[in-house]
Amino acid sequence: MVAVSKLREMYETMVTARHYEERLQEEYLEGKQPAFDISAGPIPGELHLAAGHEASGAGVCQHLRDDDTVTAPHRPHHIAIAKGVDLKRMTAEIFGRRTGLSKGKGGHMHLFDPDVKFACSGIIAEGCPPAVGAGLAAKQRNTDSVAVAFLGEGAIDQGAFLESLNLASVQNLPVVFVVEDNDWAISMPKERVTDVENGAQRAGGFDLPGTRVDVDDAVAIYEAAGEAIGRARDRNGPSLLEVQVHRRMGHFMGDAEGYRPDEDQAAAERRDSIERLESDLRAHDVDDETIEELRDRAHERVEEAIEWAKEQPEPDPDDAYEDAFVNPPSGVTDSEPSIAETGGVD
Ligand SMILES: Cc1ncc(C[n+]2csc(CCOP(=O)(O)OP(=O)(O)O)c2C)c(N)n1
Ligand SMILES: [Mg+2]
Repeated sequence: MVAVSKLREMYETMVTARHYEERLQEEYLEGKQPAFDISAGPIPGELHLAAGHEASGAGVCQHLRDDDTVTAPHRPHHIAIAKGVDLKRMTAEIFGRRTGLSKGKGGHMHLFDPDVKFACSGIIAEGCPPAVGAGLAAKQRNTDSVAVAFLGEGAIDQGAFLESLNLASVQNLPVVFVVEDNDWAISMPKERVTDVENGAQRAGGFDLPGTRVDVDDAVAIYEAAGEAIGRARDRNGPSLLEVQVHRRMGHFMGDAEGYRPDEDQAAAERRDSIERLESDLRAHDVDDETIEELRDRAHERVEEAIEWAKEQPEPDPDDAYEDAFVNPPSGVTDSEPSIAETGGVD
């Protein structure tokens, strides 16, 4: 049985993640109307929110230490929060501020926090090869740290994922692949693009254990992840875990979801893993007052992070030339004519 202290920790993580997404949703919409100008408002650019995915981040990362590596996809906030990424600097990054994790240059799909070994990418399945690299490093260094790569069910036919499964298997690396199945890849239902109903079946082709958790249940995910991560830490090799989650919001902010049947949306709302975990807490005699306290603390943390981020300075335009491979790019210094003036480069 899962200790009640673990349930409380997971609950706090999940409530933090949910409130974070709801608050970002509000902040994002500011200034973007009426014609939905994606570059306007305090959060410019695309935003993929993960409300409904919380059980996955919390259930898996509850087993991880700071020295374990996590790679996440384009819908990363719930995972970053569960891994312990600095919430203030992450928020500043999302708001494009200079004190953000990537100096405001990466935005919400490119969060990197070396202190807790977290990275994410907007290219789907792209977190898999680096996680295999981290697993190989752990093996070579003879440590017991592990790596976890999160990806969506829409990415399970990508070469980067399948090649990573293969390499992790032949090298017997401490890597766990976690597929978050929310039934959709943008507007594409998974049955139209994937031959397997259960993504964990992919493991069979690479001689790995594969498990699927069929319900949006943080406790079930925690238990399945504990087995997979324990196996990796004990140097018994990689595994694949698929977890059912749900998408409460559009694929990205601004998605009108015309492709999505109302009943699918309603079913997603009914499958709320946070309410489920709240019932579990009550069954363990955790009273309403304690649940309220956990929720209040989570909300306060989110508000503080957003407030802090909004007070942070914007990057200077010249900062664009720092952290670049070519610095400054040819044609942009004062002494040289600009690319526009020369008519471009060969
Ligand atoms: C290699 C690559 N191909 C296509 C895209 C465009 N794209 C962005 S998200 C997405 C669908 C992802 O679906 P899924 O993996 O199920 O994740 P979800 O959005 O459901 O969390 C696609 C095709 C991309 N980012 N990278
Ligand atoms: Mg999906």
